[in-house]
Amino acid sequence: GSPACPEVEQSYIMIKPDGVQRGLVGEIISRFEKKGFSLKGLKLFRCPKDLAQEHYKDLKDKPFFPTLIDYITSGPVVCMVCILFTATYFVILSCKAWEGAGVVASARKLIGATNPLQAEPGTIRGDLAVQTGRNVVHGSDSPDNGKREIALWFKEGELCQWESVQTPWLV
Ligand code: RTP
Repeated sequence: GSPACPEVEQSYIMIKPDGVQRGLVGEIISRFEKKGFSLKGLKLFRCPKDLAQEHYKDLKDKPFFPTLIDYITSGPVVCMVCILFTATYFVILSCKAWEGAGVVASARKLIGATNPLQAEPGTIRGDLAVQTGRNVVHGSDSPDNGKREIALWFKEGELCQWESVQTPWLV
């Protein structure tokens, strides 16, 4: 596309080590797929300590920070990039962009409140978890953080550009 094309909103979603250990990977990915999000990146990954610290750097002064880093690095995580395929043609700009506005906020809704005991039934944490310190999944809290986190967790060449076969009015 041309440089004038709008940027695509993307969310960084991560199944935490407890989700992998408990065999919930398929179930959790399925929630995002069924909602209508599309995967642009996906990998199983053992997170080094410095990456976990960088990812959660806004929380570095919290008392639970060391425990959080131990938790995130305790086993493999599943890293995902989710987008919304909504084909929008910009005829004047003569480019086609994938408009993903809302994917970040919507993914947070699917995930539910940080404390799983307060998360609504129907959300991932509400249905699958009971402890804040073992809340199975992460989702970016803003489009800017989405961008930052995707750049942290994925290398260039690991993300896939593809088009949904669904007709636009179905998604
Ligand atoms: P996340 O970043 O993992 O998606 O979670 P979040 O936005 O819902 O919550 P946040 O406040 O950013 O906290 C990040 C993660 O730290 C752990 N935590 N433990 N022991 C505690 O009081 C406590 N508070 C937060 C959780 O794993 C939380 O998801």
